[in-house]
Amino acid sequence: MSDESRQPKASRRAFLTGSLAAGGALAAVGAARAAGDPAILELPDWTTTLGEGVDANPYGMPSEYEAHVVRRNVPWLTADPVSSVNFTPLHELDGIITPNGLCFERHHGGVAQVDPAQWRLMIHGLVETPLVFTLEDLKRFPRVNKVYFLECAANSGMEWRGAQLNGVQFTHGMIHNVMYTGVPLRTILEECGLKPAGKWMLAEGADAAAMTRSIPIEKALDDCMVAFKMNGEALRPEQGYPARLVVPGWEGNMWVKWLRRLEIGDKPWHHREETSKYTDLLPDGTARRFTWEMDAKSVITSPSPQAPITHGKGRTVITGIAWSGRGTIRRVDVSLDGGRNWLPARLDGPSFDKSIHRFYHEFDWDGRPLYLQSRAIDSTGYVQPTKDALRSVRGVNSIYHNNGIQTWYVNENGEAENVEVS
Ligand SMILES: Nc1nc2c(c(=O)[nH]1)N[C@H]1C(S)=C(S)[C@@H](COP(=O)(O)O)O[C@H]1N2
Ligand SMILES: [Mo]
Repeated sequence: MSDESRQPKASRRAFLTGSLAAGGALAAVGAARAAGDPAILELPDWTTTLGEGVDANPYGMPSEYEAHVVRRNVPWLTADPVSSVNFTPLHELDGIITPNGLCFERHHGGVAQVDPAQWRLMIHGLVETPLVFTLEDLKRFPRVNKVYFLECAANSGMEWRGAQLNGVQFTHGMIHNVMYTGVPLRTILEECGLKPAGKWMLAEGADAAAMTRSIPIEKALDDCMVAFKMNGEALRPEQGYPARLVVPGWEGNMWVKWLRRLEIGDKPWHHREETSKYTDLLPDGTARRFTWEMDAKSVITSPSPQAPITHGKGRTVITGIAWSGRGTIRRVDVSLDGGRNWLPARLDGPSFDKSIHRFYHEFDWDGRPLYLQSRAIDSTGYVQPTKDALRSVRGVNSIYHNNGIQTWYVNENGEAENVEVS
């Protein structure tokens, strides 16, 4: 950048002309619509009549033309919607923040509708002073604001044995990334005074599932939060209103919603969600347990099966997301040929610890079929594995922690399909 700006004016202009000529596809796209375009010449209703006044929607809603941008579920996946999941429409989003109304939902006993006046957070067990907090009490502690991804450990779980669901919303949509406002868990635990024997914490939800998980005390004191706001407004009921546990970088199941109780103990509780569920059955019959951290992962969100290329060949934008439970994303590579050749993608937007990162790759598509892949490298140097590499270590019995490289096949018409390249 500085090299270019230091050039004399004349050669700088030559450079710009040269680069415009090289971007011929873009110039042609713009010129084709200039003459006799009815979208310009015929005045539409929105120009010839007054629109609705303020307050038409006291709580704003997206444009009616965006009505297809919604969470969706896969009805055959679960027997009943109260213990089910729906998926974030990743193919329609950009940047790094998930809008509140589009954050995927995962409930084991439906959405608890908690009255904030009746909400209590009880802390007991191996503490000097057991305490009960109201929401007002919670809001009197110093707050922090942090952007974190939440990924269900079962995200991409249907893809272990091969390509199955035809859309990034369904293969990777059990993730959201919002800014939380809340109180560091450390502050709350210090208020109660931890006893030295306190090595584990049990978090329990107030929903009909009363979901419980054991969390090591080091993590509880490190970066966990009790959050009451997401993206500036109150948590949505689906996300645990009025308060949820935030467990950065760790599997979504531990992020207990409608949080009501924290118990300090000297060992883990071995509850359902850490024994029969959220464990990974290996080929030799043993189960990986307490696989809390979410490994680095990435996926191209567009083009993808729900977001085909509709403009034909020429200038094309590939975009996607990458994240790691162990830190930030250092680099993302993109392949157009199923992993034979890799190009570094362009990361754009803020790079926060344990948050989604956005990447782009702009190129001139010649109209030939593509095998699109992305590969994340995180701040620890860990490289996202291929699905085959992952299966060689973990087998195919597991549902959880599939962070293998995703492939989209794009045909000459720009239509995309979920495939696997071995
Ligand atoms: N109380 C309670 N907390 C819960 C759950 C639940 O069913 N009940 N589901 C867990 C699971 S499995 C996941 S993946 C995340 C989903 O969070 P979300 O609904 O905000 O996406 O919440 C976790 N916390
Ligand atoms: Mo989950």
